[in-house]
Amino acid sequence: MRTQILAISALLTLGMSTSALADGSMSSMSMKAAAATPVAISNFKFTPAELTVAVGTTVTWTNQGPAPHTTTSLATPAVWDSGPMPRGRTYSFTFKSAGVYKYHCSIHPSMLGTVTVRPVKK
Ligand SMILES: [Cu+2]
Repeated sequence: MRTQILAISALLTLGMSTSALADGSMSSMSMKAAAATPVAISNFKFTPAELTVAVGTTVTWTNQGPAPHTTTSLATPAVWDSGPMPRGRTYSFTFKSAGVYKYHCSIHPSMLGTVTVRPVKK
């Protein structure tokens, strides 16, 4: 899993330098798309539970509560699965395709969230 995160970071870095070369400077749009968006896990809830981001955005979940939780895509096969995260643990996933991604906590399946990923406007 760590290798996968490193590979995603490397790809992101490559993508950013390519676009910076292509148009001479990084636009505010590409800065925004590359920014990480936080989701807190606390009180057996994802906050915000519904999130809309641009393609290329990294979402970082942080477990702020005492109980272990996961962030697990509800797609089959799962698009991402953090595995159990103890308090203080973070998990990041970069959304590369537009779509509506529903997820839950696999330990507490009533904890639900949605990430809507919209295409980046050109
Ligand atoms: Cu949970």
